[in-house]
Amino acid sequence: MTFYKKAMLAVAGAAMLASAAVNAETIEVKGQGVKFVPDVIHAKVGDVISFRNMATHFVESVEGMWPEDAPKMLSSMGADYDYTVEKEGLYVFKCPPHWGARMGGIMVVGEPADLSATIDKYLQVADTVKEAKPAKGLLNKFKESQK
Ligand SMILES: [Cu+2]
Repeated sequence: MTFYKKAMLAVAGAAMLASAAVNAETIEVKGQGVKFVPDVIHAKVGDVISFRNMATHFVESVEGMWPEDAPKMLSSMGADYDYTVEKEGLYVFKCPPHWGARMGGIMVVGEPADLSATIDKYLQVADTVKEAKPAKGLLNKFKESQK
């Protein structure tokens, strides 16, 4: 690749990042009782998910229900937390102290081409991994909403 082409690609890349930042939204998710509200989030790359009202709660990625290479979520107990979305895909997060009460949420970023296959893959994980089991209700509810 010539230097000129490389330079043009760099300029185009910077412009894309800038436009993504301009359109980026902040989506607030609140801890309410033992639920996240909303518990299904539609976001796009560049958006910031703001967890608020997190007294007695924190948030963590569910193992096996996270897009490859996407940064994991992990906040501190009782603290506000902002997560910047970097990758398209389907995400499931939990509040570890209330995961037994199914306090968790689903995030869809962009329009993943393989969404229904990914839902089924995550349901498989929920059936086989004990720690992931509470995600089953959320995933089934989300699957129904896709029809
Ligand atoms: Cu909680």
